[in-house]
Amino acid sequence: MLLAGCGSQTDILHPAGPGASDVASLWWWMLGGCSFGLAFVTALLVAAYVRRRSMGPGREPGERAGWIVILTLGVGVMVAGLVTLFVVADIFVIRGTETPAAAAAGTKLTVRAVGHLWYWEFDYPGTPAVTADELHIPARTTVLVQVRSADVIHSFWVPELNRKMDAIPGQDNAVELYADHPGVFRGECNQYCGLQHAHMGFLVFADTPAAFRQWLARQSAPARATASPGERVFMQGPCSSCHAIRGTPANAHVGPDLTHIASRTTLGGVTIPNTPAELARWITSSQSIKPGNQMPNVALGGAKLRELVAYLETLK
Ligand code: HEC
Ligand SMILES: [Cu+2]
Repeated sequence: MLLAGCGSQTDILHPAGPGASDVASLWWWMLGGCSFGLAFVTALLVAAYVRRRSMGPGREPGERAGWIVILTLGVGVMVAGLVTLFVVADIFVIRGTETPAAAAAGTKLTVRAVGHLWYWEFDYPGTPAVTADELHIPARTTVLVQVRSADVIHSFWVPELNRKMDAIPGQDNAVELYADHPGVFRGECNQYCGLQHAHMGFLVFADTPAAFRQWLARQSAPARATASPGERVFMQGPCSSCHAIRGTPANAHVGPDLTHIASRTTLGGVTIPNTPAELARWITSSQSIKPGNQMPNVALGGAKLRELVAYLETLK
């Protein structure tokens, strides 16, 4: 159990924002309360054992005294402890991390996170920018994330930035993210959603506001049509029946939008790094990298595969 805390990128005990700090302090309150409860009950057990032995045979303590002990310590103390933890959780943490009902649109950035089997699609309302598994936000800014699902129940969770939020088909949920410094924070799908649930990770890049504006402007631009051989492979092959590249005829939405695929650092839900070699391997054998995912292995080789990868690498 202790080893599970080592080297994790998803660490609720290293909060980087106010919501996550509240969750972390609740964790410490719970740990303190439960440790106290365990110590208390253990002490009572030991006391009863010692007392019984020191009294010797034949002498029973009064039944009335026994009831008083049971009621005050066994019931009173336990109820007081649980009520305290409940008040801390509800008043200070649940309300503190809740998204204000009247989250004033326009005063902060709104992004939309849509859970798919098994990747996250992120888009920025009011702009054409769409990305997958890598969300960029400005640091030190409250970002409202509208959490949706395209298929089954998923859960959007960035442990260092705030609480979890379920993505439920047909329901609009929201959670606020706030990063108090620039950095990369890992997120996970936190609701078991099928075969590749464990490979439905994502990264949140908290950029400086200027870097974020630049990034968003670049992501909003369409791709330039190149008429390169690799682009022809993409348009004529099966790729264009599942993926969109804005600015080209490819306009399908079964899989992630690939307009700026070369600007991402990872592929397939943070499963492999986005290098030309890994990209080629993903195209021909995504089923062995992420078995059961919704993209079939595409039998391409030699020059065609090289041209296709070279084209995708231009989509910065
Ligand atoms: C039947 C639909 C389908 C076809 C055909 C298809 N893909 Fe995909 N593709 C997907 C889905 C779904 C995913 C998301 C897989 C996941 O991460 O679970 C995906 C993921 C990807 C990714 C990773 C994207 C990211 O942001 O991580 C790349 C790159 C990609 N596909 C390229 C291609 C190329 C190139 C072709 C043609 C050779 C192709 N795909 C054919 C459905 C398809
Ligand atoms: Cu999921």
